[in-house]
Amino acid sequence: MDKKYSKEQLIGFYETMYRMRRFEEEVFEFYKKGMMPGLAHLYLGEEAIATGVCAALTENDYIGSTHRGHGHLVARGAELGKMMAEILGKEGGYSRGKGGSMHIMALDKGILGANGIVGGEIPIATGAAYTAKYLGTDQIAVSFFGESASNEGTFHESLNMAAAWDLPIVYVIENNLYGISVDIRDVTKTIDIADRAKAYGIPGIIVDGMDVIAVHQAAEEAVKRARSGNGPTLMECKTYRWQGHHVGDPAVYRERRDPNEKASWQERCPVDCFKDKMIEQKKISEKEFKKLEDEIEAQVQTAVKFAIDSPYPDPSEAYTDIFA
Ligand SMILES: Cc1ncc(C[n+]2csc(CCOP(=O)(O)OP(=O)(O)O)c2C)c(N)n1
Repeated sequence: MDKKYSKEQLIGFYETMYRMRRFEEEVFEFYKKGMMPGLAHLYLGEEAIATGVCAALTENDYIGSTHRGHGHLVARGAELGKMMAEILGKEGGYSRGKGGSMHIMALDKGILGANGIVGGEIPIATGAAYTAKYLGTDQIAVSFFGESASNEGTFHESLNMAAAWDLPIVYVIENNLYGISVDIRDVTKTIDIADRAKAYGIPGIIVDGMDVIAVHQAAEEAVKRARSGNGPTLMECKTYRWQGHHVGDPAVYRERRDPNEKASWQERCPVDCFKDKMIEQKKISEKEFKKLEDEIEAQVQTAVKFAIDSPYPDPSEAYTDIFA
């Protein structure tokens, strides 16, 4: 464990990861009970990435998010109640229930929107970085996306432009190995997608996405580079999603490939392993963890109640706030 972390910071990491975890477990329950319209793509298992990266940012920075976006919002401190209400299609949601899980956003937290188009937010976040550079603000952008999005044209176009213009942006690949049921190892020759950075003349780094400290340290360096005018970094975080592609996917394709794959990743659970390590190293006591978990549980339950109690939008509003 790196000594530079204060107890407060370490507690902050766990707080954010545990909040994401409990929030999404409740989202999954909503789905199973038939209370959620549509589907949700859960971030369970990937919590260390958004937590470590967002802890390296300032409040004014921008985030490009994906269809798997709940964790990004939680890491930015978005309101759990408004998120939950949005996922349930309720009026109290961030977009008055009209965006749902896949278009969840919190503009006040720099979130430029989750995005149902794979690779769709990469140029949007790149544009935000360009704006920051053009206007001379001190902001940077972070673009989160999956490994499959790195095979979209938008990835290559954006990285080329950002590299050529030294834009203040960090590209974060959340490499959970599968694009729906397609194994990235079957469709890509470059197993380490960070290697592609070389083609654009920017640093490409591989990070243990199950370790929040490793993610944070790599992110701090990439953020510093972006903010000081030295251009983008491609950060590939190796990770795994606990659930299927979305809440309705049993992910049998993974078991067929390797029945032990999921279990071996779960042994490295970013939330539980961090907690065990902190206790073992006597940085945070079990009692302190329990207190924190109880507080988060109360926050999550308040959010659940808020979402349930929030009304559905009136049908007369069906066409308001709709831009396309
Ligand atoms: C342009 C486009 N192509 C295909 C899809 C269908 N699709 C939805 S999610 C997904 C896989 C995305 O995988 P990845 O980018 O690795 O993110 P992950 O789901 O693993 O987090 C695909 C192919 C889409 N939504 N948009």
